[in-house]
Amino acid sequence: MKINKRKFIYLISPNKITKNFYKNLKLVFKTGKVSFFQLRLKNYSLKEKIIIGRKIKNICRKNRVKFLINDDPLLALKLDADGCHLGQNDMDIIKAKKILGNKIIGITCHNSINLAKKAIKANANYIAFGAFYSTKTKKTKYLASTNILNKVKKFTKTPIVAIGGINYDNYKNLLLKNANFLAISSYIWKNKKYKPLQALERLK
Ligand code: TZP
Ligand code: MG
Repeated sequence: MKINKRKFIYLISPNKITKNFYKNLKLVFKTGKVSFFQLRLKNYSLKEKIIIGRKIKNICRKNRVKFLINDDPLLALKLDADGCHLGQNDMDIIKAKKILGNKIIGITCHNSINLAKKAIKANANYIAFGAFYSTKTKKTKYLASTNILNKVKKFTKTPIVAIGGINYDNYKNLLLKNANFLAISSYIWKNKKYKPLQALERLK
């Protein structure tokens, strides 16, 4: 997977899709900073996710952003998304590959070298670590330290995604410590001071 250093944002959806969301999504994509968009909706029905997902997929395609689905390879297939993000309790990567063929599959590895090695061996397209900082978006069980990024970088070229509580104050440190992409939700969508476009533009 090609890494463009100016396109280091892996945008995660807000937990709730509001009327203004689509307009803001187009604006943030126009910055050219976003490589991936992950649809992560825990409180929506499958039917709702299909309707929302179709709209987002069109916006992603027009802006050359890879569209990923959280948790559900079958939904990724149904929407013809670019891929899927799997947690350790989601579908096994081998089974997901059978469903998704050459599409992107990213694997959450918490703060574990072993999980990273396992994911790399199974040909994951990226490996994700977190949570690096405290977050209200998800009840997190694992805390990741930046050490792991340096360590993992030494034995693989698989792209590394950092997740959890990333904001203007801490993002540079993660990039310096070898994260290739920063997965961010609340700093963009729930920022009290800046609108989504302004919040994203501050990350240079
Ligand atoms: N895992 C840990 S935090 C998170 C996931 C999937 C969601 C994004 O968090 P934030 O803090 O809103 O950027
Ligand atoms: Mg999951």
